[in-house]
Amino acid sequence: MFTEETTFSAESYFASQPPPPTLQHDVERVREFIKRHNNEGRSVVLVTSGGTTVPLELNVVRFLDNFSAGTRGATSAEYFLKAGYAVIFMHRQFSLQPFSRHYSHSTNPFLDFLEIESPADGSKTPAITVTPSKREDLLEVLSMYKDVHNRGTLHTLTFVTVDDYLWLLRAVSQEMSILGRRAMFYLAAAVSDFFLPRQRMSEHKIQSEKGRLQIEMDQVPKILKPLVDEWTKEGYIVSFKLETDDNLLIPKARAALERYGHQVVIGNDLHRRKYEVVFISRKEKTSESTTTADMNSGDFQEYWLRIAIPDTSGGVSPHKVKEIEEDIVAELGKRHASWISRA
Ligand code: 9Z3
Repeated sequence: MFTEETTFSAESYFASQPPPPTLQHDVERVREFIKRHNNEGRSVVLVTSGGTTVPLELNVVRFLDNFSAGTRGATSAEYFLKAGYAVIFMHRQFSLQPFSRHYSHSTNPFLDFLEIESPADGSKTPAITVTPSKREDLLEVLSMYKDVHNRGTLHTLTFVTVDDYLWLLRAVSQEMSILGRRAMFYLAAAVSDFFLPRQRMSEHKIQSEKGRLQIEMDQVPKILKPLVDEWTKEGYIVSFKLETDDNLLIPKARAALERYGHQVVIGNDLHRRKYEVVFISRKEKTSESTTTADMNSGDFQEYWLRIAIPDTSGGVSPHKVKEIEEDIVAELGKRHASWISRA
C-alpha cells in the first residue's frame, strides 16, 4: 500500500494544485497586518491550528480529516498575545479560537451564562444579565478580548483543506520574511500526510454500487523544507510532532529537526499532550563543540515541560486551571528573544 516515492515536490505541488479562490484577498490583509506591526517593532507569530481535510470528490461530499480540536493553537495564541506578540491565527474553519474557546458550545455553552430579568413595570423589554457566579470569569476573558481587539494584535485566517493550508502557509511565510528574526512560526495544526491530487478526483459523489472503495493517495510535499530554506530564512520555526507510540516520539522529533534544520520540534503524545511535552532542539554551539559537524544524539537537547494533571472534581472554574500552553509560550518567548539578540 505504501511506496517510497514522494510524487510531489513542493514545486510540482504548487504548479499542479490550484490556489484557494480567496488567497489574494487573504494575503493582502495579512500584508497590511504585518507591515503595521513591523513598523511598530513588534514580533509576529503565525499560529496554525486545527486539522486539515482531504476531499475525495470535487463536489465534496466525503473527506478525510486530521485529529485536532484546535485547543493547542487557540490556547497558545492567547498566551502569545499576553506576551506582547501580534498573532496571525491560521485555523481550521469552526475549530476553537482564542477567547471564545472558553465558551465552547459543547463544554461551556454561553447561553447558560445569561439570565432574563423581567422588568418591574411589565411594559419594557426584559433585560439580559450575566449569571452572578460567572461574572468574574467572563469579565476577565472579555477584557482581554476587547483589549486585543482595540490594539489590533490578532488577525484570523481560515483553512479547510490541506490545499488551502499549504497555499496559505507559503504565502503568509513569504510575507513574514520582512520581519527577519522577529517572525515566529508555531505550527500546531494537524496536517494530513496524504492527499488526492485534483487530477485524480472524481467530479461527483463517489457511487457505492461498485463495491469496495480503494483510494490511492499521494504524499503531501514536506513543506517545512522550503519554509526553512526559501520562504522565511530568518524566522524562528517551531513544529509539532504527534505520536501515539512513546518509543517513536523522541526519534521522530529528532529526525524532523535533522531533516528540516529549523529551531525546535515539540513532541507530544496524543493522550498526555495536555500535561507533558518535550522540546527538541540543537545544543547551542560552544567554542569546543563547533568542530563536531555531524548530528549525533549528543548534539540535541531535550527539555521536558510537565504540569500536574488538574483535579477538576471540586467544581474549579475552567479559567483557574493551569494550562501547559502558558509554559510552552513562556519558554519559546525566552528562546525567541535570545535568537533575536544573536542576529
Ligand atoms: C500537534 O501535535 C498538536 O499539539 C495537536 C493538538 C494536534 C496534538 P488539539 O488541537 O491537538 O489540542 O486537540 N500538532 C502537529 C500534528 C502534526 O500533524 N504533526 C506532523 C507530524 O507529527 C508534522 S506537521 O508528523
